[in-house]
Amino acid sequence: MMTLYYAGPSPFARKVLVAAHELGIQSQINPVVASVSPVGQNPAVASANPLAKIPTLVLENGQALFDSRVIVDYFDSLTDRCLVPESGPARWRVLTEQAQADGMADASLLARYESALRPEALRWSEWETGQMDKVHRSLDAFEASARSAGDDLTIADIAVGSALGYLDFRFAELDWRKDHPGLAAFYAALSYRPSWIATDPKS
Ligand SMILES: N[C@@H](CCC(=O)N[C@@H](CS)C(=O)NCC(=O)O)C(=O)O
Repeated sequence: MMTLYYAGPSPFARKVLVAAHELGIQSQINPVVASVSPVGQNPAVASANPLAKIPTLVLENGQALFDSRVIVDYFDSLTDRCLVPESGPARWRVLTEQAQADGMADASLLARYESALRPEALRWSEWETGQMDKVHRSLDAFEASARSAGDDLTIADIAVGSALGYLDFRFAELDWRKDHPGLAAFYAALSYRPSWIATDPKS
Protein backbone atom coordinates (compact mmCIF):
# COMPACT_ATOMS: atom_id res chain seq x y z
CA MET A 1 0.00 0.00 0.00
CA MET A 2 1.28 3.49 -0.87
CA THR A 3 0.85 6.32 1.64
CA LEU A 4 -0.33 9.68 0.35
CA TYR A 5 0.07 12.68 2.63
CA TYR A 6 -2.65 15.09 1.63
CA ALA A 7 -5.22 17.64 2.82
CA GLY A 8 -8.74 17.97 1.44
CA PRO A 9 -8.46 21.66 0.46
CA SER A 10 -5.09 21.29 -1.34
CA PRO A 11 -5.59 21.67 -5.11
CA PHE A 12 -2.40 19.69 -5.79
CA ALA A 13 -3.48 16.84 -3.53
CA ARG A 14 -6.91 16.81 -5.13
CA LYS A 15 -5.32 16.60 -8.57
CA VAL A 16 -3.40 13.44 -7.68
CA LEU A 17 -6.37 11.88 -5.88
CA VAL A 18 -8.68 12.51 -8.85
CA ALA A 19 -5.99 11.07 -11.13
CA ALA A 20 -5.83 7.94 -8.95
CA HIS A 21 -9.63 7.55 -9.11
CA GLU A 22 -9.72 8.08 -12.86
CA LEU A 23 -6.98 5.46 -13.32
CA GLY A 24 -8.79 3.06 -10.97
CA ILE A 25 -5.88 2.68 -8.53
CA GLN A 26 -7.33 4.52 -5.52
CA SER A 27 -7.60 1.26 -3.53
CA GLN A 28 -3.78 0.98 -3.64
CA ILE A 29 -3.43 4.28 -1.76
CA ASN A 30 -3.66 4.94 1.95
CA PRO A 31 -4.51 8.66 2.23
CA VAL A 32 -3.17 10.27 5.42
CA VAL A 33 -4.36 13.77 6.29
CA ALA A 34 -1.41 16.09 6.94
CA SER A 35 -1.74 19.67 7.98
CA VAL A 36 1.08 21.76 6.48
CA SER A 37 2.14 25.37 6.52
CA PRO A 38 5.19 27.29 5.25
CA VAL A 39 5.73 28.24 8.89
CA GLY A 40 5.61 25.35 11.35
CA GLN A 41 6.28 22.32 9.23
CA ASN A 42 4.67 18.91 9.57
CA PRO A 43 7.36 16.48 10.90
CA ALA A 44 5.97 13.37 9.16
CA VAL A 45 5.82 15.11 5.78
CA ALA A 46 9.20 16.82 6.31
CA SER A 47 10.87 13.49 7.07
CA ALA A 48 9.71 12.12 3.71
CA ASN A 49 10.04 15.34 1.70
CA PRO A 50 12.59 18.05 2.61
CA LEU A 51 10.23 20.62 1.07
CA ALA A 52 7.58 19.56 3.63
CA LYS A 53 4.81 20.02 1.09
CA ILE A 54 1.78 17.98 0.18
CA PRO A 55 1.04 15.92 -1.76
CA THR A 56 3.88 13.55 -0.90
CA LEU A 57 3.59 9.88 -1.83
CA VAL A 58 5.57 7.20 0.03
CA LEU A 59 5.89 3.89 -1.81
CA GLU A 60 5.88 0.48 -0.12
CA ASN A 61 9.69 0.36 -0.34
CA GLY A 62 9.89 3.69 1.54
CA GLN A 63 10.78 5.82 -1.49
CA ALA A 64 9.09 9.23 -1.43
CA LEU A 65 7.74 10.81 -4.62
CA PHE A 66 6.82 14.47 -5.04
CA ASP A 67 5.67 16.93 -6.30
CA SER A 68 2.17 16.43 -7.69
CA ARG A 69 3.36 16.22 -11.31
CA VAL A 70 5.83 13.45 -10.49
CA ILE A 71 3.14 11.57 -8.53
CA VAL A 72 0.73 11.86 -11.48
CA ASP A 73 3.42 10.57 -13.87
CA TYR A 74 4.03 7.64 -11.52
CA PHE A 75 0.31 6.79 -11.31
CA ASP A 76 0.08 7.08 -15.09
CA SER A 77 2.89 4.53 -15.43
CA LEU A 78 0.92 1.94 -13.41
CA THR A 79 -1.99 1.50 -15.85
CA ASP A 80 -2.71 1.35 -19.58
CA ARG A 81 -4.95 4.44 -19.45
CA CYS A 82 -2.89 7.62 -20.04
CA LEU A 83 -3.79 10.96 -18.50
CA VAL A 84 -0.88 12.52 -20.40
CA PRO A 85 -0.78 11.91 -24.18
CA GLU A 86 2.33 9.88 -24.93
CA SER A 87 3.71 11.96 -27.78
CA GLY A 88 3.13 14.69 -30.31
CA PRO A 89 1.85 18.26 -29.93
CA ALA A 90 -1.00 17.11 -27.63
CA ARG A 91 1.56 15.96 -25.05
CA TRP A 92 3.25 19.37 -24.85
CA ARG A 93 -0.09 21.21 -24.82
CA VAL A 94 -1.45 19.05 -21.96
CA LEU A 95 1.76 19.35 -19.91
CA THR A 96 1.89 23.12 -20.39
CA GLU A 97 -1.78 23.48 -19.46
CA GLN A 98 -1.15 21.40 -16.36
CA ALA A 99 1.75 23.72 -15.47
CA GLN A 100 -0.49 26.75 -16.04
CA ALA A 101 -3.30 25.32 -13.89
CA ASP A 102 -0.83 24.40 -11.15
CA GLY A 103 0.61 27.92 -11.40
CA MET A 104 -2.87 29.36 -11.00
CA ALA A 105 -3.35 27.21 -7.89
CA ASP A 106 0.12 28.24 -6.63
CA ALA A 107 -0.66 31.94 -7.09
CA SER A 108 -4.00 31.69 -5.31
CA LEU A 109 -2.41 29.66 -2.51
CA LEU A 110 0.31 32.31 -2.06
CA ALA A 111 -2.37 35.04 -1.98
CA ARG A 112 -4.26 33.02 0.61
CA TYR A 113 -1.12 32.59 2.76
CA GLU A 114 -0.57 36.34 2.48
CA SER A 115 -4.04 37.21 3.77
CA ALA A 116 -4.62 34.32 6.20
CA LEU A 117 -1.13 33.60 7.56
CA ARG A 118 1.15 36.61 7.29
CA PRO A 119 0.91 39.04 10.22
CA GLU A 120 -1.03 42.11 9.11
CA ALA A 121 1.85 44.54 9.68
CA LEU A 122 4.06 42.57 7.26
CA ARG A 123 1.59 42.37 4.38
CA TRP A 124 2.31 43.81 0.96
CA SER A 125 -0.89 44.38 -1.00
CA GLU A 126 0.79 44.87 -4.41
CA TRP A 127 2.36 41.45 -4.07
CA GLU A 128 -1.02 39.86 -3.33
CA THR A 129 -2.55 41.75 -6.28
CA GLY A 130 0.28 40.49 -8.48
CA GLN A 131 -0.53 36.88 -7.52
CA MET A 132 -4.24 37.37 -8.21
CA ASP A 133 -3.41 38.94 -11.60
CA LYS A 134 -1.82 35.60 -12.52
CA VAL A 135 -5.07 33.88 -11.53
CA HIS A 136 -7.23 36.26 -13.59
CA ARG A 137 -5.03 35.98 -16.68
CA SER A 138 -5.05 32.18 -16.43
CA LEU A 139 -8.84 32.07 -16.05
CA ASP A 140 -9.19 34.21 -19.20
CA ALA A 141 -6.73 32.01 -21.12
CA PHE A 142 -8.46 28.77 -20.05
CA GLU A 143 -11.85 30.25 -20.95
CA ALA A 144 -10.60 30.64 -24.53
CA SER A 145 -9.81 26.90 -24.96
CA ALA A 146 -12.20 23.93 -25.03
CA ARG A 147 -12.04 21.43 -22.14
CA SER A 148 -13.29 17.87 -21.74
CA ALA A 149 -15.04 16.53 -18.67
CA GLY A 150 -15.75 13.20 -20.38
CA ASP A 151 -13.95 9.87 -20.19
CA ASP A 152 -11.16 11.23 -22.39
CA LEU A 153 -10.17 13.80 -19.79
CA THR A 154 -6.48 14.51 -19.38
CA ILE A 155 -4.31 15.67 -16.51
CA ALA A 156 -4.75 19.23 -17.83
CA ASP A 157 -8.53 18.99 -17.36
CA ILE A 158 -8.05 17.56 -13.87
CA ALA A 159 -5.53 20.27 -12.94
CA VAL A 160 -7.78 23.08 -14.23
CA GLY A 161 -10.74 21.60 -12.30
CA SER A 162 -8.67 21.28 -9.11
CA ALA A 163 -7.54 24.91 -9.34
CA LEU A 164 -11.14 26.06 -9.92
CA GLY A 165 -12.34 23.95 -6.99
CA TYR A 166 -9.75 25.66 -4.80
CA LEU A 167 -11.03 29.08 -5.91
CA ASP A 168 -14.55 27.97 -4.92
CA PHE A 169 -13.28 26.79 -1.55
CA ARG A 170 -11.09 29.76 -0.58
CA PHE A 171 -12.05 32.61 -2.93
CA ALA A 172 -15.84 32.26 -3.34
CA GLU A 173 -16.14 36.06 -3.50
CA LEU A 174 -14.08 36.06 -6.69
CA ASP A 175 -17.13 34.60 -8.49
CA TRP A 176 -14.97 33.23 -11.35
CA ARG A 177 -18.06 31.80 -13.10
CA LYS A 178 -19.45 35.27 -13.83
CA ASP A 179 -17.05 36.12 -16.67
CA HIS A 180 -16.09 32.54 -17.61
CA PRO A 181 -19.22 30.69 -18.79
CA GLY A 182 -17.22 28.08 -20.71
CA LEU A 183 -15.22 27.15 -17.62
CA ALA A 184 -18.40 27.17 -15.54
CA ALA A 185 -20.01 24.63 -17.91
CA PHE A 186 -16.84 22.50 -17.88
CA TYR A 187 -16.72 22.55 -14.07
CA ALA A 188 -20.41 21.69 -13.77
CA ALA A 189 -19.89 18.63 -16.00
CA LEU A 190 -16.76 17.61 -14.07
CA SER A 191 -18.68 17.80 -10.80
CA TYR A 192 -20.77 14.74 -11.80
CA ARG A 193 -17.76 12.48 -12.09
CA PRO A 194 -17.33 9.96 -9.23
CA SER A 195 -13.65 10.99 -8.95
CA TRP A 196 -14.76 14.56 -8.34
CA ILE A 197 -17.45 13.73 -5.82
CA ALA A 198 -15.12 11.40 -3.88
CA THR A 199 -12.50 14.16 -3.46
CA ASP A 200 -14.78 17.11 -2.62
CA PRO A 201 -13.10 19.05 0.25
CA LYS A 202 -16.53 20.21 1.47
CA SER A 203 -17.89 16.68 2.03
N1 LIG B 1 4.50 22.24 -6.72
C1 LIG B 1 3.89 21.52 -5.63
C2 LIG B 1 3.06 22.48 -4.78
C3 LIG B 1 2.56 21.82 -3.51
C4 LIG B 1 2.09 22.85 -2.49
O1 LIG B 1 2.41 24.03 -2.56
N2 LIG B 1 1.35 22.36 -1.49
C5 LIG B 1 0.94 23.22 -0.39
C6 LIG B 1 -0.45 22.83 0.11
S1 LIG B 1 -1.69 23.17 -1.08
C7 LIG B 1 1.91 23.04 0.76
O2 LIG B 1 2.35 21.93 1.00
N3 LIG B 1 2.23 24.13 1.48
C8 LIG B 1 3.09 24.08 2.61
C9 LIG B 1 4.34 24.88 2.40
O3 LIG B 1 4.37 25.73 1.47
O4 LIG B 1 5.28 24.66 3.15
C10 LIG B 1 3.02 20.36 -6.18
O5 LIG B 1 2.63 20.42 -7.35
O6 LIG B 1 2.81 19.35 -5.45
